[in-house]
Amino acid sequence: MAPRFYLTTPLYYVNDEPHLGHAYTTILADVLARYKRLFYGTDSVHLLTGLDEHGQKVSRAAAKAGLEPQQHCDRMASLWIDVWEKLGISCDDFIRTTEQRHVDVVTEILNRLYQQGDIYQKEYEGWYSVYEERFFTEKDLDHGKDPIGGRPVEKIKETNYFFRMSNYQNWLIQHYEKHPDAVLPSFRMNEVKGFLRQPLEDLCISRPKSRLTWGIPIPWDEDYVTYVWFDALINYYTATKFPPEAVEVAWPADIHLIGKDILTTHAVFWPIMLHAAGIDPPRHILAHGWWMARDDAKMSKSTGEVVKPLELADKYGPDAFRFFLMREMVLGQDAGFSEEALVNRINADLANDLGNLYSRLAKLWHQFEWGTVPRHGTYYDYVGKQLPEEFGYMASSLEDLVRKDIDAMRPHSAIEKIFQAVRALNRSIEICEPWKEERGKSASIANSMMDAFDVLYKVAELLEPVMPVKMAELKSWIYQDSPAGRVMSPQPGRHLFPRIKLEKRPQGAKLQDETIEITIDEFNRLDIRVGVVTAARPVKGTDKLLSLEVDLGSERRQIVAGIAETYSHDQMIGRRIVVLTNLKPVKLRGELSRGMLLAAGSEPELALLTTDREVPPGSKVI
Ligand code: ME8
Repeated sequence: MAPRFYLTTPLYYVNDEPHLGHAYTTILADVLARYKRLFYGTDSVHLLTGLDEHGQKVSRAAAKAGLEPQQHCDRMASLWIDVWEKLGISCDDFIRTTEQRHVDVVTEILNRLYQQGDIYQKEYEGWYSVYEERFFTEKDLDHGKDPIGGRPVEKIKETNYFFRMSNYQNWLIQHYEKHPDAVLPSFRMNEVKGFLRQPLEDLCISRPKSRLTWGIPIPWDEDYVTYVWFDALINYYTATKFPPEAVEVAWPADIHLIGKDILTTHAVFWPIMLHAAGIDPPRHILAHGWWMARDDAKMSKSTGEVVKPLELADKYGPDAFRFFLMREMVLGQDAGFSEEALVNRINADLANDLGNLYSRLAKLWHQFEWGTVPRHGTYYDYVGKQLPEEFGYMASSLEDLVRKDIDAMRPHSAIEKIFQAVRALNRSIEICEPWKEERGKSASIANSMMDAFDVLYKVAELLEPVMPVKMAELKSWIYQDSPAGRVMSPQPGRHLFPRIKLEKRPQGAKLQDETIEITIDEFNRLDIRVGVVTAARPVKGTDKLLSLEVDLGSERRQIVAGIAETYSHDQMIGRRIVVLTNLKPVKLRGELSRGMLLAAGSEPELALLTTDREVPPGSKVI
């Protein structure tokens, strides 16, 4: 038997509950695994996910909750498992780094590396970030803050154990020369290669117990625990040593699926750790992009931009939520998340294209009582000539196309191909107009419709990895298996995905609980002043913009404002307005704008901000 395709997700920190980003990676892994099972058999894949439970972040979260770390981890683990169950995650193994099977493997690898001289002790002084759980050198820092998230760092001097990562830098460079697709997409491989052009430093792999006790003990020195990343990465290997009963999993992993935030740890630290321990590196590391909330900020627990996956899944259904995530993000690139986009996707693809196709076919089936017509010929015989050319091609080779996309890790493209077939089928029904009674009664139309159901059934099968519950339901709405064989059982009036009405918020308004908090210092960086408009004219070539000359006390400036649908240029002259003066200058339609006028609402019903008494131009808004 061919070894199972071994696919992993990152192990998520249990300092908090899952957010949309975690849900994305895990659903993506699940969808890929389900496709593998569909195309290559139920034992063709092994999907591992789990939790990263050691380290300072988790230890602090436990302290904050007033719990022992293990108690906290147990509580969080059941919460995470619950979320994954509700989202339909079909993992084959779930690993927690506090499990004994994992502690044993980490201990063995540490001992091996120590005995062969790859781990040594030295005194080290560096800038430590609690958030990133790692040291930075002076030159790494960005304005005295950590260069990744801009968070505070503290100077720490301590004796620690180091792993001789630098010894293996050349090996890794050569390995990547020989295996150019080991890191995907290729632009991520370029990033890794760029990183490897700088000399690698040895990796600090211990934390003194005086600072942190929540970790796997360093086996030969009771004063230290293992650095959380050195422990967590090994999980992927642990799981192959102790797989669930009756399952055999071969190392190396086929794909480690990760977010782009943890590329270096996976594509540099991890292969070197393995190679030093005499174990093969993973075959592929696939880094996906980030879901961004507003203002292009990465969605994460620390920025407060948390979208809770369960809330969305409860509101719109887990299958529709899974569908949106898979369809919307081009694997590898970033994507913007908004509830509006989610609703639009559900309405356009699921309620409209797919839902209508079923409703239409079921209605026609009952209208003409086709259940009594014997079957002959094919759908394509009848309508082939009139159809858009791509249709015949689509329907006959849809499964091949989808398989190719999945094997090439392009789930968004696989889904789009399936929907091209759905739309072509809808079009073909419009072309052949079977509802026109005379034609509807003909046997050849009946046979065509049966074939249309066959294509719809295939569509449901091919979408089942993405929407397991809804597509199983759709399949059962088309055929039912009985002792006498398959019987058609379409019922009109059933709706897989009812249309959703989005409650519109006033434009630009954000709910209170989504607001990002800023400090007073951050606010003070804005230079907002009162100005008086001394001249105004429309900007050529657009009916949206006005060019304003604004007196700001010490100077006059040109500001271009998108207010022309609400205010004419002569209405603006003499008005007292409020201006953000230190916005980077931009050119709008060839006109330089040095600042931004502040207004509330949206065009054509804007309201300008002003002051309720006269203050001199240039007065600062505080
Ligand atoms: O890094 N968009 O755990 P973590 C898309 N424990 N995916 C996102 C995301 C976003 N905005 N935010 C997070 C850790 N993710 C370590 C990993 S592995 C041995 C140890 C996803 O809880 C993405 O998969 O911070 C990212 O890599 C992962 O969550 C980080 O999860």
